[in-house]
Amino acid sequence: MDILSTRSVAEVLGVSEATVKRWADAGTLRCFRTPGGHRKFRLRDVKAFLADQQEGDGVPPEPVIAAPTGELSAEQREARALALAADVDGLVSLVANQRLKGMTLAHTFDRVIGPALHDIGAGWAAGRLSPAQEHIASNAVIDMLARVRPLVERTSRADRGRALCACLGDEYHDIPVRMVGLILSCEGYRTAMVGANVPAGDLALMIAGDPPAVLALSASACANAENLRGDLAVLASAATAAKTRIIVGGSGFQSLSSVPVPVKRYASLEELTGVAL
Ligand code: B12
Repeated sequence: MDILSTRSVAEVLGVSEATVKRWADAGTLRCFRTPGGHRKFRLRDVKAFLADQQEGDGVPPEPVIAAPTGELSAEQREARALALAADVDGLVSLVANQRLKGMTLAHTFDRVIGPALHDIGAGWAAGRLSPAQEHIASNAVIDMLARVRPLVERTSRADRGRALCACLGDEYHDIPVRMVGLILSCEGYRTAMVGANVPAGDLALMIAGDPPAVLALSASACANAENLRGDLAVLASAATAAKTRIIVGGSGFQSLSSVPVPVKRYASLEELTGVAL
């Protein structure tokens, strides 16, 4: 799966096969030859090539709103308790009540549900909560997110096109990207959840085959910055060729010193509100 043909590399990079061959023959892009003489490329070499080519934006985003800032508010405490009690109905009511008070979904996810989950993570890291409790809480939030879709209120009547939402390889924290999907729906995008742990090469081929308007990625952790940068470089290249916008967020992406130029980093969901990407 990690070995690509000249044609696949051309598709992923958004250039012609002749260009790929020229780069390979010049030694700029590493390749090897099959016994039949065909050029083959390792995904890691394509990533390294792209990482070398691309300049970063280097501008770190603002601090994440969801990060715990001390004592939890009453609503955050309530969300935390409901999640730990697997009270999905309660979580749905909480979000619905926030909407009745005029809060947007983005606001509630950024400022109530997010901080509650961060606090649960801190509890898990400190040994106060078991992994099972953390799992119960995150599953309750996932169920809630599925059920609050009717609360999506379009801020625009325009059809802004398709948005793919995903987490890259080895990233299983898909709650934020589910939230992003709902917020993009509010903004007039037709969202498709690709989900967690998606290989960058697969996404690049999806972009090349049927370009979405937006690719939204989230990374809560960053086990290997080099891999994450490489994956992003591959996707940035495919997206530039296909005119797809890439938006990213989460602590994993924030930990990178820079992201490739066409990629836009966000620190919160509220930043997406009312913005045509
Ligand atoms: C739930 C959870 C899990 C669940 C995930 C379930 C799921 N389906 O998502 C499970 C149990 C699977 C899990 C597993 C692990 N987890 Co975990 N997990 C969490 C927890 C508690 C909550 C994550 C979450 O949903 N947060 C809420 C979201 C909404 O907040 P957010 O990510 O900050 O996102 C906000 C903004 O950043 C922004 N945003 C985010 N992405 C995007 C994208 C776009 C486009 C935009 C516009 C905005 C945006 O909007 C969001 C809302 O404000 C966190 C604690 C934490 N601090 O987050 C730990 C945490 C992320 N996990 C952690 C760890 C260590 C792990 C494991 C390695 C544990 C293990 N030993 O197995 C594994 C790793 C699995 C993997 N390879 O991915 C660490 C990561 C430490 C680090 N920095 O590396 C954390 C921080 C816990 C801790 N305090 O140590 N985890």
